[in-house]
Amino acid sequence: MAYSKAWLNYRVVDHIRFPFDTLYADTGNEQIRIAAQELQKAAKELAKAKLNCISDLAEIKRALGKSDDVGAAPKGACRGAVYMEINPDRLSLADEEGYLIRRQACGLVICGGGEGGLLYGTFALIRIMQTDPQLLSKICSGKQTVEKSPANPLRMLNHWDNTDGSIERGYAGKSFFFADHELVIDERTRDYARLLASVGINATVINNVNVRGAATELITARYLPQLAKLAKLFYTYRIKLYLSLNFAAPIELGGLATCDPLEQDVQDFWKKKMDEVYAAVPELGGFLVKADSEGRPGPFTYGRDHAQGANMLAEAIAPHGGNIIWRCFVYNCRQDWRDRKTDRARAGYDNFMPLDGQFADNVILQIKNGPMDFQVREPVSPLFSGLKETNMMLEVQAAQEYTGQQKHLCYLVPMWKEVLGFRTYAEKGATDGADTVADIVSGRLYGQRNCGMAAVANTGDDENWTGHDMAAANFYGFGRLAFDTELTAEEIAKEWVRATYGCDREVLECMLPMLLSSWEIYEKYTSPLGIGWMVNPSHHYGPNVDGYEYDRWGTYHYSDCHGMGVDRTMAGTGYVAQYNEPNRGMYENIESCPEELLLFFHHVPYTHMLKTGKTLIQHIYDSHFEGAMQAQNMLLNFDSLKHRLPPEVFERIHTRLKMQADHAKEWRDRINTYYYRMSGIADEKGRTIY
Ligand code: GCV
Repeated sequence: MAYSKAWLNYRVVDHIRFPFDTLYADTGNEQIRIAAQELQKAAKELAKAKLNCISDLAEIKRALGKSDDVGAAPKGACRGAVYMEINPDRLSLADEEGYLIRRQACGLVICGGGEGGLLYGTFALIRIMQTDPQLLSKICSGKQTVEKSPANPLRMLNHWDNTDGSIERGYAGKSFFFADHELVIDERTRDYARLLASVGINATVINNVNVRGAATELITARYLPQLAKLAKLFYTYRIKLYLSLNFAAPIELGGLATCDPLEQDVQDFWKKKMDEVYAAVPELGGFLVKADSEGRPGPFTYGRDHAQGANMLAEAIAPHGGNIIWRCFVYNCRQDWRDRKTDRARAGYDNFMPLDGQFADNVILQIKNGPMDFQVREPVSPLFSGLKETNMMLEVQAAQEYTGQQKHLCYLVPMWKEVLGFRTYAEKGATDGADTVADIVSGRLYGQRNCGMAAVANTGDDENWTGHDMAAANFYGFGRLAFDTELTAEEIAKEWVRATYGCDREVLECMLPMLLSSWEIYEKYTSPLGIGWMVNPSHHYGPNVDGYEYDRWGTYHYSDCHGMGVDRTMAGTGYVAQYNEPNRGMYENIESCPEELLLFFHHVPYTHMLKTGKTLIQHIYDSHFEGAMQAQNMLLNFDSLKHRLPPEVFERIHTRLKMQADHAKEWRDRINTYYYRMSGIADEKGRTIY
């Protein structure tokens, strides 16, 4: 299927100055060759500049010299040259993945701390060419240098692709990794790897965490040769291939009667299996495991805990240098809705906190950003505040399962920024302000090296990769943010618009506010104030206030004729106790609880006065009317781009915005009507409620 190059779809930037005609790069090294090819392609397509590549190591060494030669032109140096170099000594921070771009007397130098750094430095220069001609000329003239190292060691995508080609929570077509239970490796696979490398993603899990049926066999001889090919291809772009694993494989593949992690037979099975897999796929990064969660097998069946389960796999994989990424999405999904004391939000902390310090060094706990499940607004998972002796990874969802399923525009980087910026008040080692989630998952606070960020991917085989063209901003944004958590949501959005659609001011002026307001708009017309859910069961699209109210999943709003919300204070489920002070007190007290999370933490009467001076019920009405109107306005504003975008792109986005505007009205009317009927309190502005 034909597909776009997304943000690597280079178009000529008119005012670009790229005064180079020669590229010195040691193309005998495969990764340097790839970086060189990328730069040549971008220079040609963006700046119409032909870069002749000379693979002359002696000349590179001579020109660059051993010392810093900024301002001192060596005799005979070519001023129109770009040099690619790997030299950690030139970087202020020794980091294989770090890079430095600067003008030296001999020409423009891209220096990587290692091969990864060189690749990222090359893509950074390309991005600057695409999006920031002024910065480019400053770099070229020696007025500015750029030096970066990634904030997070692991920057990973999790695909929930099934081997039959379907994608769990996929909103952009079918899988491009699998078809008919076979792996697919083609030109698109390479372009996927280029997209990842260009934003700094260095690991990817290609199959669904719900490993069922044929997928269990991915670690058998039938698949290993293709996996080896894929892992090699990915690794040329410095991406480590990971797989999701079935904890019950000893039973399903090994014919054992058990998968008890303390059984010798089970341990032997895994050791043998890891040896076999790594002999065939030496570049494999490791495995991602969903255990004892939503029906998946796990150590609980045998009375074992999650440290015992994870460590058993970790020991088997350790000789090969692999990691076990173990998800903390463990909760009771067979709850009785009548039981108001059991609180799903507590489960992650209750299950994993007692195990702090017990996990092996090559185990990383992967923790969803919130304690529930990727709702439009949740507090930050308290596990980040609690665990101190455990490797942690933050899991976010680029796939918009509960945020409009890539039919609605919802740019999620602002949400992820809030999560990263959340102060945990973790006691150990923190100097003031250095205990945010970003400090923890980057390893800065506790000195871990096995940690980082993961996103559930939002891609598929649709021609634009992400269904909604503008959902690609989440794909792009995740990579950029995971690499550089200091970037703002606005900077990332600007980059994405320019890289994707060129430096057209009108496009930027229209799309930037759309992206930046979209999360808030979506929240307003769906389920504001932290209440979440209210979607249709199973597929999770569309309003259904009671969709999950009398179900077993632990996801309730408890609305009655007096009020709504979940009491998670000490008098309620006690969930607030999982936070450190002062967060605990802030959430406990209805006056200090941030209003956007009011109904997550408190059961509140409809007549409760908010800080805005509105009652809760009036806020619900206003929020839904306002959100739906803003969705309609986005559609109207977007019309101004009719002649500025390729017609098919305009049409695709327009169709989705129209769908969103219509659907927002449905949300508005269903929610407002439900609460009018429930509370009996009329809208003070007298608008139509049914
Ligand atoms: C892959 C939610 C989704 C499931 C998903 C699960 C998870 O419950 O609805 O489809 O399963 O999260 O994160 O494992």
